[in-house]
Amino acid sequence: MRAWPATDVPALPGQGPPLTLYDSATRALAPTGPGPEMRMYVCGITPYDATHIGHAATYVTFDLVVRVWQDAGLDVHYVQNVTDVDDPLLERATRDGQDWKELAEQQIDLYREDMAALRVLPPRSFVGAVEAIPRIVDAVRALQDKGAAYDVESDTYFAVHADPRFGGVGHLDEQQMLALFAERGGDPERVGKKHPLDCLLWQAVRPGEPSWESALGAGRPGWHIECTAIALDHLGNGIDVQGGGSDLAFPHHEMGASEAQVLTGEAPFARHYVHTGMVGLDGEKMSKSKGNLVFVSALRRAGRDPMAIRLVLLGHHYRTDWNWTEDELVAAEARLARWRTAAAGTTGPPAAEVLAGVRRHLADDLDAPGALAVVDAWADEALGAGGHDADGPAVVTAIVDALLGVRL
Ligand code: 5CA
Ligand code: ZN
Repeated sequence: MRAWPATDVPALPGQGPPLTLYDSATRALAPTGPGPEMRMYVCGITPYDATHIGHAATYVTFDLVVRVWQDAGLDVHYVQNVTDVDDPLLERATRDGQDWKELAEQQIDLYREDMAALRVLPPRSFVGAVEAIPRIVDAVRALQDKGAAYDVESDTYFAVHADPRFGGVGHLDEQQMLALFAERGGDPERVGKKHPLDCLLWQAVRPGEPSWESALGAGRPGWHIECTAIALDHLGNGIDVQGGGSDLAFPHHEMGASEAQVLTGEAPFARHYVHTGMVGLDGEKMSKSKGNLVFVSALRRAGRDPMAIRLVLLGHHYRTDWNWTEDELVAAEARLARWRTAAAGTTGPPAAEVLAGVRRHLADDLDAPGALAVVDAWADEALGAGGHDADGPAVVTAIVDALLGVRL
């Protein structure tokens, strides 16, 4: 499907260093690359509620990955899905008496607008589950051919232990896995499964639900295989980064990795599994099911500057959980105003140290708070009438735009 328009990325002098990222599977920091092409798959939205701040924090994080890689001279192939058919979407449409396709379309449009407003660069391929159904069916059939899938009544399941590396993404014990699987869309209790953790690949048509005719019978795809099939189709196996929020580490990324590893016979599916912390409101994870959401679109309608919203997100290291507060947005608005005043000066301190500092912090596991502090120091000095470099303000403006995605 159509993504959203790309914003310009100003050219910067020289080239940034290689990006080091934390990998959940090895539980260690490791350099990404060397390239020249970097392949990244990030799990996209289930479009039944407009972009909330937690989503925005996750997509701004992976936008930094794209920007840092591009700055290091790499070519980036970024793929993101949209789960445009799944239980939560259908349940919400039924609750509100709305057509599920219409609900999905409206929410995807809103998401596109929010991403463009936040200056998040679009993925090269933006792929809906519905449009990927033929590829998903092919993947399920290939798993059947490998003896890694079986039927329970008319539904098809993946035998997770067909992958000897199953468990290697989340590092959880069986009890933890069972609890999270039940909490996050799995069905450990279903009678007839060979193992309680085996996950649904294809769900046979249910009365009143959408379905697609296929070699597997009429039905619709399971969630994990959606991402596996789209990623393998667009990027192949052994991708550089599999990304998403920490709520996806298990079961979603665990199942997806095992499916891909069985399908291709090669491991690992991803060289880095990168997980963002959860954003909450009043100490609770922001989620559609809890209804404690702050929407990017609502903030925009209230006249809040998307660049200030982006600065709030960048002010937290991506791996920490944090809470959204109005006070932080007010502080970010003040920071943005200070940077804008400093950048509007005819002269200022030279930009070279800012460029080196921002690059160094971002390359170090996306230390965005550290990068913001570098720009703060430059702005403080400029506003204190320090520095007489005629290029300083323009180059800092370009650095902040290209590397942090903040337009001054
Ligand atoms: N469609 C699936 C992924 S294939 C899905 O999880 N959709 S979602 O709409 O629930 O979430 C979209 C993305 O935002 C996921 O990467 C998810 O991990 C992330 N996310 C969801 N809630 C939060 C939150 N409170 N804080 C940070 N990230 C979040
Ligand atoms: Zn996914």
